[in-house]
Amino acid sequence: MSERVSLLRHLTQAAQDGRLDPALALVVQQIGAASREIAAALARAALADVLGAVDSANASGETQKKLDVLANDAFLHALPWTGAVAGIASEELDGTYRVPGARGGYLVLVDPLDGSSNIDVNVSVGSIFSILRAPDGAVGLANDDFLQPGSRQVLAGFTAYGPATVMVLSFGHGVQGFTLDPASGEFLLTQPDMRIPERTSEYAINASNQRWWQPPVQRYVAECMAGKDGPRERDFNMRWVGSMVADVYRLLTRGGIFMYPRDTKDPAKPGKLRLMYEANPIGYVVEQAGGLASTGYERILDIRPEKVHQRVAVILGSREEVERVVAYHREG
Ligand code: P6P
Repeated sequence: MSERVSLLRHLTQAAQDGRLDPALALVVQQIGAASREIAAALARAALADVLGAVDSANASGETQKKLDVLANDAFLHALPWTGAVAGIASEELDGTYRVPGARGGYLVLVDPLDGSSNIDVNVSVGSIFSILRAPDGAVGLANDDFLQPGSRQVLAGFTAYGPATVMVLSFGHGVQGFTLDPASGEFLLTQPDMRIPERTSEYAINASNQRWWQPPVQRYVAECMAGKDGPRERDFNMRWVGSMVADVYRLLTRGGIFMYPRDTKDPAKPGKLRLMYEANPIGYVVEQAGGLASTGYERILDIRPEKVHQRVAVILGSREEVERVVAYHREG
């Protein structure tokens, strides 16, 4: 077998070809370093007494797991000394973190450990990352500098900690998947051009929320469940991991639609998932792989953010199915 392309070689070649700022190559390498540290901690969680919760809450009042804190620390240690990062926003931080004395040109937004409720039951989790440009001369960096629409992302991706640790990455030239080689510690290119099949017969949604869904989602899911005897004239399958990164990696690999729609369970909430460090980076990757990412009413990447931790409805994946759900929202 010919030598596999390492993450470093892929990034360096992109930088040499003018497709990537060399400074971002170093940032991605450091995201890889943080991912390696988190993967190692997850693998030894029960042995190293890092399961369970700490007696603190994150910005949204959610109980933090020990590994949430460890993962957040891993990113806060890995990124500042790249010389390219002016500030960091994280699901685990109330405000935003300004890198001391930084003149870096980029802002990094992370969900350090998404799906952490799955850790104690040994189910896949992930880290999600989004990179925006910092305003020129970002000395007096303000929270509002992070509030840019997802269409302004210059790079986004996630690391899925599953049976294998895989980093999925895009910087505007398609989507690439890299698998961590535990022996060498290198991320090696294993999926060079990930494309989401436009057609799918697999949907992902937390069906226990069915009684709170809005009519367009009620209609779409009911039609999928009706199968070949219903209007879709084919049977569907359902998956729900409870970890967005795992569900999204699956649909990137074999197609699918993932939905965490707005519901009436808590009418004040526009959705459960976070715009800036979940929906935007995942939406960017999904679009780069030929899929769509919508709230049902608008393209996720067009949303003009108002708060770093704001929530949003998420409907994304295979083009044909997302288009159908959006059409149902338009019909009301
Ligand atoms: P529920 C994990 O907490 C998360 O943010 C996503 O990764 C996941 O898809 C979703 O929430 C699961 O939510 O309500 O099914 O537990």
